[in-house]
Amino acid sequence: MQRIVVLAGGIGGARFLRGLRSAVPDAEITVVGNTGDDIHLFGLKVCPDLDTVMYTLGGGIHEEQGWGRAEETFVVKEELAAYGVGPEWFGLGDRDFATHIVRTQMISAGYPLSAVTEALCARWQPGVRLLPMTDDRVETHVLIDDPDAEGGADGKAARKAVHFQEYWVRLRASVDAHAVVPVGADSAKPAPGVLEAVAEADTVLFPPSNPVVSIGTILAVPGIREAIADAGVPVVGLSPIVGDAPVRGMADKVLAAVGVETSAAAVAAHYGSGLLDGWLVDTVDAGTVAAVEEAGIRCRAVPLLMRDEQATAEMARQALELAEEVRA
Ligand code: FO1
Repeated sequence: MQRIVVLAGGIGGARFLRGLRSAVPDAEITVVGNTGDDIHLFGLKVCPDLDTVMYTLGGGIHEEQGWGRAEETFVVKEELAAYGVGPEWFGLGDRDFATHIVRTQMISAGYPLSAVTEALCARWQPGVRLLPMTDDRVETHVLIDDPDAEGGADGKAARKAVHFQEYWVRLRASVDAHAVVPVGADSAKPAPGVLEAVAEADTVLFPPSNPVVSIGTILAVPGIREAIADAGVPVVGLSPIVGDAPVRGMADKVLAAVGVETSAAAVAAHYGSGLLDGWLVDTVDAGTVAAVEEAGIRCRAVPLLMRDEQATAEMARQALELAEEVRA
């Protein structure tokens, strides 16, 4: 049986996984999910990327939005707001609240996040094994100019770090990110099963997830990047940038923070040939194939818009085909 490990962020990763699962229904798919987006709100631990994967593959996702539950209501949020308790800018719905309550209750009882995720997946049956990248707390912070602070003596604006969700959801990435820091990653350990899954994998895939705050954060957990690079199996990625703009989200803002141009070729070079063996770019970026190959990464141009499950399954097939070419 084919074993595939996929590193995944939120919406892009989840939709890709749905296509992959339908392209290779018999494969054993292990998903290593980003937990750098996790946030504690109202005393509850919220894991947006794990939940997005779980709900998307389990049939409970709000399809148009790409995150949160279908047929959601917001009574609890409204009641909290009536007490003056926020943040109001983060949309936690009533159905979604139940997930965070169960998760937080189990964590308080001493279960690690990996065990909690397995328990939550027992309900959703996503058809993949979903592992958090780590059981330890990692929180992505973004360094921005502080509009409320006086400039320093050097005339430069003072800066402050905000939680990734505040940057992404409240500020809509409307201000420049000077740095992206996965706080806690340095001392985090890969969750049980992550390194084993990589070691036993036939292929590792990077879906068109955010290369900085999703896949970059997973790779920042000591041991994961090394395990993938040393696994000796094809590692193939799909570009989240099509025609010099992110397919969705605001990846350009965080790419700039790490000094990477918003282009399919630059993202491939950012991962580097030491990690990546194959790279799929969209047909509109066919002109960059030669440059990526010169950098030592096998590259093909294929349609990369995840219009529906069929189109996404075809992308997954192309990624697996490229993996076979690399392996040969
Ligand atoms: N994204 C938004 O744009 N606005 C929200 O209010 C919001 C709430 C939310 C609640 C639970 C959840 O699992 C995800 C949520 N997201 C929301 C998505 C999330 O902020 C990001 O898209 C991901 O963290 C990036 O992968």
